[in-house]
Amino acid sequence: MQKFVSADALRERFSQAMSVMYQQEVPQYGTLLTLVAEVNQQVLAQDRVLAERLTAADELSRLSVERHGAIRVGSAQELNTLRQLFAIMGMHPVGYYDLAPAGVPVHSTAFRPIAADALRRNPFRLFTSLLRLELIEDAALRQKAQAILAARQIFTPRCLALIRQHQQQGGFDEPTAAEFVREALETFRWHRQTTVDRATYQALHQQHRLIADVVCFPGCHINHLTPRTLDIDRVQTLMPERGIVPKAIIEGPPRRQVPILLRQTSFKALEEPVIFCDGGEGSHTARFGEIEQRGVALTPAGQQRYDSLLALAGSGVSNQQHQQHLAEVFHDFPDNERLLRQQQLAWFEYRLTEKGKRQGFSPAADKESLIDQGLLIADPQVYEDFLPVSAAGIFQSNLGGQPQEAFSALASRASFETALGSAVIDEMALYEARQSASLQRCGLR
Ligand code: OOG
Ligand code: NI
Repeated sequence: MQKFVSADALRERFSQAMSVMYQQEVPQYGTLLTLVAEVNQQVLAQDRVLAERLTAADELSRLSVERHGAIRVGSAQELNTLRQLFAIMGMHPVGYYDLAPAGVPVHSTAFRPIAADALRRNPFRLFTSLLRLELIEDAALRQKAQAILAARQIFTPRCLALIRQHQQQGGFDEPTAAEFVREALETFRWHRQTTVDRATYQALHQQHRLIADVVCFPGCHINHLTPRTLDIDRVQTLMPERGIVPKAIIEGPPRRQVPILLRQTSFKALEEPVIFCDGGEGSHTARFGEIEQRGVALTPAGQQRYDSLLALAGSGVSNQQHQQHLAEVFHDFPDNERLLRQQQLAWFEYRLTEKGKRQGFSPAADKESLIDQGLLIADPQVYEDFLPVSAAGIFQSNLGGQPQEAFSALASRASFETALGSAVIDEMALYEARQSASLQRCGLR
């Protein structure tokens, strides 16, 4: 029996390799990593309760490896192959995000680990968008873009062969694993050289900057990587001191006692030199840096309340004003863990204390009183996914110029899934299953 390298180990190595590559390509990302690590250390030193809790929930070890990234592809075939590639690293498509209403001609999923222990080991996620070429109005340009995409191969021949090998043999030995990570990485590397001439680049760029970004290059370059911070407000304030200019507004919910969902901010995309295939020189802006602070995942009821409060709040001009306004609008959203549990607004994971393990209780016992008696602990489940409104805000901040007009096209989850070659996994079902399984382990209903 051969010994295979685990999917978790492959994902860990791949995300590490990606981070090293991106630090070389975008040095500001390295600066951001250092800043985030410093702030995290300060927060943990100042907040012993948080530090103990993260340690007990086995959350601390993953904090420094935590990151997400984003890529954009142009065809069904590319998306489909990505699905097969990421499956090898234990990353599966979770959730469907429609960005068209926000004026971004893509729809997306997140490739991420789904099992609790895989998430604990390394939660690396990739927000993956598929360009919706059908939203290009100009038929000739649309066909041209299609033809350019059809002619490119974003995976190395060896990478494709290794995907097939894995599907046949069920795993990689050590040398093959190393080779796989190297080959897979090539797809996400930055290419200075475009596959099109200047005129084509400009025509596509004029339709939408994002279309040029997806269509004109030989690969699907990683466009950002995002470390996880424990205090996004502090990092946002400190960024300018380190020579990094953040976008105006932190996306997502306001700062809270019990952080919910996901707060994000980013720095603007760099203007990078490119060489067109006819030899001319130009520049392209696509790649940026981002940080995130993750809080508890909300149930469908909690999520609905979040969505409507966020819509009510709208978007402000300065971050300070926006955050203050958000805090007011979110005032009535419960901000302690007990209320979030009792009103079933957030997902938790339960475990027994030592006392709880010794002492018996009925499966129908009231959870809150078990917690009060020190028998049971409820850890908030970290939100592992993305937020469409925030994602649109991040996209927009990098598209420059005027806010984009909404595309009126309907969300098209079915066509996305056809391109992907599988259904996307429902994120809510994952959180719910994790909560029920934890209750069952505790002998509770
Ligand atoms: C993805 C933007 C969305 C996030 O964290 O919500 C995103 C992109 O620009 O390709 O990264
Ligand atoms: Ni992101």
